[in-house]
Amino acid sequence: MQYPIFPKECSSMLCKYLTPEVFDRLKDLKTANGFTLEQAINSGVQNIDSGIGVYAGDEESYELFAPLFDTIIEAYHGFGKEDKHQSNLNPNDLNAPNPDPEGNYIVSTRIRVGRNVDNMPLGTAISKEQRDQVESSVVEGLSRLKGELSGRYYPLLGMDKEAQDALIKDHFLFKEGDRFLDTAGLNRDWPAGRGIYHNNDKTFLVWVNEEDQLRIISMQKGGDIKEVFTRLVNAIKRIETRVPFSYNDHLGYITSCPTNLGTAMRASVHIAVPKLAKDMESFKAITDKYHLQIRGIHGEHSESEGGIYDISNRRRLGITEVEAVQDMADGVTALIAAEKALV
Ligand code: ADP
Ligand code: DAR
Repeated sequence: MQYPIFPKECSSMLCKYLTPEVFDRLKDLKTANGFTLEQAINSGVQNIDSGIGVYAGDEESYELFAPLFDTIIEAYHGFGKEDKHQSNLNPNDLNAPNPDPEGNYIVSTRIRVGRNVDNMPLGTAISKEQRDQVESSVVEGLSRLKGELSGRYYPLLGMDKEAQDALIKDHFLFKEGDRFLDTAGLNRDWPAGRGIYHNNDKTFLVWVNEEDQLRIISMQKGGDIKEVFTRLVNAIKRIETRVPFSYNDHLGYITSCPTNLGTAMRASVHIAVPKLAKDMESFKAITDKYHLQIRGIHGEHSESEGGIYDISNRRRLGITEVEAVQDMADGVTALIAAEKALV
């Protein structure tokens, strides 16, 4: 493999931190699963508009390619190579009364975590047989869920196209053909081994074998953040009795993209702030202050529609799950106060 020549307009962390020295140290290394530096950086090499540009192939990638991954993790999360991640999934520690009890601003609340199966390669390096094995063991674990969490699994293979498009349009199912995931090797054998589990009300959902092997999701209309978080925590604790998650005390929950390490949690609201959106500088001053990220109404790489934005915590590693949700709740409260103050 030759040292990649990045065009000058490339601004990803890959372009910035894959120096010729780091490249020479890592270019001939392979993890036990045979995952190479070339595979880890291919998404960022093929997509010069990447923000990060790297994906891990397994937990070992974070150690073997540490000269690159540690620098990116430090730059994105402010988290050092000797730091220890802490988890706190206790909803009683969350101080988040509904910021919008009258329902004038918050359309819906969604909190998700990424999880990957312990002792398995990540989606970037997994074989079709292993991915199918992950699907069947996760689906078996989900089939034992009771009460509000009980539901049904819908494999993507053979799914009616109209039904699939409706689930995507209604924000329940992942999109297809993401070029960043494609070039990371995460879409291999698509749609085999992929699918969605959900309860009847679609307030509890699990994506299987998309960017991570599980995306465990709790969501509902309105701004009752604590109720959404409590449902998610209950689900996580039930599922982990059947499916072992990949975790270590340095990086927390192991994910394919380094931006999701630690809590692997994104807590978001779809919120209507049309007045504030007229002054994006003020809008972003508030989201920056509360460590928030702004996405469009159809998630990552999408645009806002009708003044509705997807607002979520940006920090995921080096803070607990409660602190990640608290970031979002406190920031959304500030956004609503700012929107109210505008005439
Ligand atoms: P992820 O949240 O898993 O990182 P995306 O940002 O692509 O992935 O969002 C996935 C889907 O979840 C998209 O359809 C997006 O519109 C939807 N979504 C995210 N947050 C909310 C929310 N608060 N309410 C309703 N749908 C949401
Ligand atoms: N497109 C990649 C991923 C960045 C974070 N989003 C994830 N993991 N879905 C990039 O480097 O921009």
